[in-house]
Amino acid sequence: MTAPYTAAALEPEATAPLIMALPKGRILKECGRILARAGIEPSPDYIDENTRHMRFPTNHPGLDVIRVRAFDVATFVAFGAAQIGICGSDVLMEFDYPEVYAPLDLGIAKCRIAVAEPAETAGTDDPSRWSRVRVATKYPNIARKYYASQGIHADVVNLSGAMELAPGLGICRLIVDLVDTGSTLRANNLVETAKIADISSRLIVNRTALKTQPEAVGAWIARFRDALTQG
Ligand code: PRT
Ligand code: MG
Repeated sequence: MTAPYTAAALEPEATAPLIMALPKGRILKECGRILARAGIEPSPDYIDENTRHMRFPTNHPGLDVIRVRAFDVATFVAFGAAQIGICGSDVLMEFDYPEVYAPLDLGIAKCRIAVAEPAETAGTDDPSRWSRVRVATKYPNIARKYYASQGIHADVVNLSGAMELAPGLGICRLIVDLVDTGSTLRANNLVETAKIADISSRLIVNRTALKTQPEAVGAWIARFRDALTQG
């Protein structure tokens, strides 16, 4: 393996460790293999869902990891609290932080963001004739942008979970949410009527950190790039 970085760049002397923000939940489980291939071993309690700790040292003195909600990873990186992170592209699309650069698609936690509505109303009228629509979602910006591109005003009902219940209970016509197998939609008598985008997790970095600490941040990007080519 030819590595375009030096071991020294990963272990900067006499500077604070870099912080990598990692999401709890399903991405945490899926990113274990990539972290291992990148040579990152967080302290054992990192995978303990019951620990109260949020910041963990790793086998690299120059790198600590923090464990945060999937929806918050991009925010920690955008504000420079963490220099690197792993984050769903759904979250990147929603926040669209100019300070966040996403150099690598890690190809994990794949799904799609889609529109779904009750089977009874799906296909009963033509969305191109709508002027507004009420949508329940935890992605208000993605939903508004998607409908605005079709000349439709989206009235968004903000929910952070269980949006599949919302149309049946009469608070919206449809939902915008992540779909993987489609079984959650089916279980709630909803059908997918449009795909907005394919989603996967990305390596992200803070642009300022990449400029001010190019060796250290660049070395981690290179490590992850190598990790992806290891089959
Ligand atoms: O726990 P917290 O409230 O912080 O957030 P969370 O539960 O949304 O986080 P978590 O751990 O689920 O991780 C969310 C991230 O995982 C997203 O930002 C995506 O990048 C990624 N991801 C990939 C998914 C899915 N696939 C997925 N299927 N996140 C959520 N889902 C949910 C979806 O919202 C729906 O409820 O799974 C259900 C649909 O799955 P199917 O298989 O039934 O279609
Ligand atoms: Mg969760």
